[in-house]
This record gives sequence, structure tokens and C-alpha cells, in this order.
Amino acid sequence: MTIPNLNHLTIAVVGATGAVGAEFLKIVEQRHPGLHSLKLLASSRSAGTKLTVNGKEFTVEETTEDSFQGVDIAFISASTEASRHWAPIAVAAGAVVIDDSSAFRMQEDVPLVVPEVNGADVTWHQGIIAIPNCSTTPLVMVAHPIHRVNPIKRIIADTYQSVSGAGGAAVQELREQSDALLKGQSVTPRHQPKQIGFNVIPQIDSFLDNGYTREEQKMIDESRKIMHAPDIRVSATCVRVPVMVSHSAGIHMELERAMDTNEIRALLMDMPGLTVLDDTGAGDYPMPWDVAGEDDVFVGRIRKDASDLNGIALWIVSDNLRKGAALNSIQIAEELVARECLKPGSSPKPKFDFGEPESLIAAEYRMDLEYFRANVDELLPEYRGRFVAVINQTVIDSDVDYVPLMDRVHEKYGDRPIVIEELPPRPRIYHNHTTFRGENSQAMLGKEGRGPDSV
Ligand code: 2RA
Repeated sequence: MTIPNLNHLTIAVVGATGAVGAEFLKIVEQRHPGLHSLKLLASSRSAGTKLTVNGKEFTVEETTEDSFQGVDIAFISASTEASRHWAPIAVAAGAVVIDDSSAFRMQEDVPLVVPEVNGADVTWHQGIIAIPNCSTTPLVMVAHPIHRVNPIKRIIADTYQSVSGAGGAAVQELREQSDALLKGQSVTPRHQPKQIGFNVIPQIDSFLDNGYTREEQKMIDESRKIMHAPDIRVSATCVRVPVMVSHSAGIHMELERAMDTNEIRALLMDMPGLTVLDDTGAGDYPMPWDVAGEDDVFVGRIRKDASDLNGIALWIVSDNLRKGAALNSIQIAEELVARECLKPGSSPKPKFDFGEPESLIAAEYRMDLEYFRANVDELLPEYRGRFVAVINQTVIDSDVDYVPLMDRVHEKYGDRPIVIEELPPRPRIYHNHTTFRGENSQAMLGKEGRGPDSV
């Protein structure tokens, strides 16, 4: 895959010295080594800090009203108050804001984007694009590829969220509490509502009147908005666990019709940005220590839900600082460049809820069903990242999502009945033992890489 080039842009990072900001700069070095026009911004407390990015030394400046002059894209990851204050100022100065807070996510005129799921939504931004909460992103990454071929009726998500989701101070708190508790000393919570060392806390953010926490309500509201699926029933329990990096979740989904686990696996394997690590025979499933530092969302333990004929259960893990925040933001910037829509209002908000404007629909390829069946093993690997369906006995292979593809199919077939067959299952299982580095987990312990002060 070619990554759209961001080197011609000036990018401001508000919160450059925070946990997500630091990850953002690391990803800039990995994906955009030629990007040199950066403005690193923070509060007055961190102003003056020197940071080297792509071989160039930058001095972190205090964010002011003038900070956004000449900026093309402003990435904001500080507090919700900071986003509320700085985003309109950045937009007025001509920048597109990619915002990591909950300030604008549910606003009608603000796209909430996970590029692999609803990348086309960047086209109708009015200056601000929001990224989802880091527990929502991995959920929609697994739900979307399933939902577009077999509508999801209900999702129950139970999360196991790392302390880095609450910022650098919470990471430090876990480290200190673990040390103290091992020495038999007592601890007093400072950044978490209760003791996090050797404990789990079933509260992330404050409680709402309905008994859910704000974190849980975010998962409910945001996943529906991103997937353009207001009717999916969602429930969540969000739990903080004594893990440094990576959020995990056990997910149960009730589908419209029963689906074989091999079909589910095949759909998930074809989803860009998702890695299936699911071989219980070999004891393979994703875990937060390993996934910390990885870009993909990892999924394993894929099984039929024993309590529901149409249900499936699975386990997901993703680096909350990367795909959960910084990487997703950079992918949005890349999406803006690829779709040439940096300017607000480049395109109207599409009328239909799913997918891409008609003009972006790529060519379809059609082939004989018998040929497809006979050559399925050879042909299917080529389909990674594409949508494939067998419709009216014809294999349709498309670059685009299910619903716009179906619009096209309806145009072609008129009122004639459309029969969609299921694809043959793909008996591949992804093994990935050797590539995990647990890079961010190590870094948070201060053993190598970034030390505790830089998060
Ligand atoms: C957390 N999801 O883990 C939140 C951060 N946005 O606390």
C-alpha cells in the first residue's frame, strides 16, 4: 500500500509532549520521514522542551492564538477543554483540525472517522474531524467488516483498558503503586478513582444518570455514528486494568443470521488494519503486552456464542496510543490528502448513510462462478482489502463497500431478485509469534526507548 505523502504540509501538534503526542511524532518518523514542517505545541509547563523529529530539533512552544498561522493540519490531543478552546482558533486560521477529544465527536457537522471503516466521511468536514475514543476504534474495526455482509443487531463489549489511556500520570501511578505494594506499603490513589496496582477498576470517566460511565456511553454512541448504524443495540462495561499500553475487549455480537466462524475469520482477514491471530490449538491469541507498539488491531478467540444461535464472540487487542489515537489521526491526514479535501466543504455530506460518493466507486470485475469455485484458493488471496460477493451467480469483486456496491447492483438488476451467496470459507489461520516486539510495553517500564518522563 502506498501511503499518501504529507511532506508538503505544515502540521501542528497540540499536546506534543503527552503520551499520544509522543506516539504521533514516532509515527511521523516511521511513515513520513520527509516531513520537516512541524509546530510542536503544549502548555506553558512543557514549553521550551527540545524534541528531535526526522533528524531536526524542535523547541516545544506554548500554544497561543497565533500558533496556527500557516498550519495545514492541527492535531490536538490534550484535554477536552483544550480542544474546545483551540480547535475553533485553528480552524479560523485556516487549518483542518484532527481532534482526539470527546468535544466534537457527536456533533452533526463533524465527521468521526476510522479510515478503514468510513474514510469517505472526511470529504464533508467543515474544519474539524474527530477521532473516536480508543476503546471504540478497535470495536468498529471488527464490527464493520461483519456488519456490511451480515447486519449486526446487538453488541456487548467488556473492555480491559490500560492506564496509558488516562495519560502519562496514570502510567507513573501504576508504576509507583506496583513498587509500593510489592514492598508491603499502602497506596493512595491520585490519578485513578481507586487503587490500580494489582487491582481492576470498573469505572473509566464519570457516571451518567443511566448507570453507565461516560466511557461506556462513548462506545455506544460513537460506534453507531462511525458505522452509520443507528439501530445497532450496544452495551459496554469499561474496566481499567493494571496494564501499561493496549486496550483489550471481549466482544459478543448478535447477527441477523447465523455465520460460520470460518466465514467470520475470512471477513476479518480481509479487513485492512486487522490481524487475525487465532489458533487456540497452538495457544495463539493476542495480548496487550505483545500488541503494544503494533499498528494493527488484533483479533482472536473467534467462536460461536454458546448462548445465541446467531451470535459470535471474539477478543480484540490494540495499542490505544497508536491505532486508538495517534495512528488513526495520521491516517485521517493521509485520507484528506488522498481525497484532495483539505479545504472545508470540499464535498457535501452524502445523502445515503454508508460508503462512498458515487464518483469514487471503482471498477467492478465480474467472473464466471464455476471458474471462481474451481480456482478459489488461488484467487482469494488477491482479494485482501477488497469486497467480494457472489451475486446472482456472478462473482463481484469491488474496491468499494457493500452498500454502494449494492446500489450499483440494484441499478444493473433493476427489480429482479438478487441472491447473495456466502463465500466459501477460507481455512487460513494467521500466525504471528515472531513479529511481536512489545515495544511500547517495554518503553513504558522505562527499560528502553522513551523513559517515563516523556509520556
Ligand atoms: C481511556 N479511552 O482509556 C480513554 C482515553 N481516551 O481512559
